[in-house]
Amino acid sequence: MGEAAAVRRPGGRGKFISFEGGEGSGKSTQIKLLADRLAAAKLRAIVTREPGGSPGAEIIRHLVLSGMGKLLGPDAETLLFAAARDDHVRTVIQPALNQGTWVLCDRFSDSTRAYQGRLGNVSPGVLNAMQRVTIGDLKPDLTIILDVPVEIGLKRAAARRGTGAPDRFEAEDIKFHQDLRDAYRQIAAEDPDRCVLIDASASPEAVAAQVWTALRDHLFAMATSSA
Ligand code: T5A
Repeated sequence: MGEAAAVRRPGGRGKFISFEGGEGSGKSTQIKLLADRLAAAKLRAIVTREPGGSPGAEIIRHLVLSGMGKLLGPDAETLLFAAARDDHVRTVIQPALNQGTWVLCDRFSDSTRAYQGRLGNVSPGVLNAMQRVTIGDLKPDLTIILDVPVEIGLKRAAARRGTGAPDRFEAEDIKFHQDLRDAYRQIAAEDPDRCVLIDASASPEAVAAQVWTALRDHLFAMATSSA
């Protein structure tokens, strides 16, 4: 039996995997590669993203990435991300997991911790209250944190954007992005059972191999040992 097939047990809850990291770290690229690999292993998985992922949350995504949320201040901007997450979890993530479908999510609650918490100085009290309301006890089974030097990430994001304008967060200064990288490294260090920090400066294929190793070590090993 293949590694992925070992966790394909009928009636079980799907696995929830989030991808995190700074701008241009390669999350979308890696999620696609992982989704293809899971599909080849005949595992049912959906790919989704935050902010967004459901019709209501996509409207809020448009608002925050346009910079409108910034005008309201860090607490109110956090409420917008929370409102989007609430809709996304209720209408997409939780139903999929309940049906045994795996969920691969491009950013989740660690983005709020890093961007609004560590960088926006939104207090832990506000963040915890929002988390209680939006996700309750739900947390990813595995979080892949893609770590790349800021200059490389921003260059990749700019190349992908082409002539378009940088969004609300891409437009922040270099110190913001360096602090962001530190914040993600700290999140990984604080929760090693859930988070795996991966050097994402290598080729997409080499990074994908590290992502697969993380799944094998954190998800497949767990499932086969408890089977
Ligand atoms: N946000 C989000 C918050 O502040 N709080 C929250 O709670 C949440 C949920 C979302 C923004 O919202 C903020 C954080 C974000 O700033 P977004 O448009 O979804 O914005 O942007 P990002 O999530 O930052 O994603 P990006 O699209 O910028 O980058 P990715 O997905 O990390 O990178 P990807 O895969 O698109 O790759 C970028 C380019 O690099 C190439 C790709 O081909 C692509 O052209 N590439 C590589 N090149 C060389 N080597 C590799 N290994 C490569 N991997 C990818």
